[in-house]
Amino acid sequence: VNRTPLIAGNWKLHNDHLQAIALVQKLAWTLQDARHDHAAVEVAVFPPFTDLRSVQTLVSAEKFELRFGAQDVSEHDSGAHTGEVAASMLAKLECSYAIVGHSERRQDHGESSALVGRKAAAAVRHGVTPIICVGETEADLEQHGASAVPVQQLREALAELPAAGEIVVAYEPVWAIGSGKAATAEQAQQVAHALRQTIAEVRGDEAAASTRILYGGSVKSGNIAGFMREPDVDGALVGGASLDAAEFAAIARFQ
Ligand code: G2H
Repeated sequence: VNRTPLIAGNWKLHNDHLQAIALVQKLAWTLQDARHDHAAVEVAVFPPFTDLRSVQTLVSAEKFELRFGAQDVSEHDSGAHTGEVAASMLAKLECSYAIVGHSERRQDHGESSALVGRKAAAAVRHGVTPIICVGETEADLEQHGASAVPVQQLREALAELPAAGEIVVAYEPVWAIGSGKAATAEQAQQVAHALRQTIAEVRGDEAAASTRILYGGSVKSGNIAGFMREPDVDGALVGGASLDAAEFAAIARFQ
């Protein structure tokens, strides 16, 4: 099965809409200069909600081959849910993806894997592909080894999802996030393989073969190639290094 690699830039709480326009423009031009092969590697950015309309307008006006998505989505489709943003709203803004269950949301907002699964289900209902994030803390790693907690998180999230519909899974060890201390390629492969087996058990072999699994946690242009050589790693979720157009474009040219 051919899984198109996905290089996803999670901007987190950085860039207002004017900075977003400048960064997207610079990124698109840099990719163009590098003769980036859009068919071979998909590149996507994840700005704050307030930037999405500006990014959509720019990308569609300039016909940039750049995807974009949101950093979160509501589990609800509409109603009395102050502060939430619905998947249908993201779909109307041409968001391809919504990140769900990033460890910063699990930590800062107490999100459970079941909630993460319901958010993913809301995205799927509206044709937005969820990027379901899982990952263990340093304490989990010492206590249970690398795969146990991410596999359990994924299992609980998938239990909330319909059997059909595209998903992406991101393995982000919490100890590697923003720490400069990335996992080794072998560690990422080991967990990605366990996650793919979990997808096979829950959603079947075909889904497991076609689902992209990303690695995230201190990815840079200097370490991306090692991750991409691993058979079960199909891309990266990049935080800090996605805020610089040249560095992010270099990550997207990992070959
Ligand atoms: C992990 C990653 C992006 P960073 O959170 O989701 O961030 O690359 O800064 O570790």
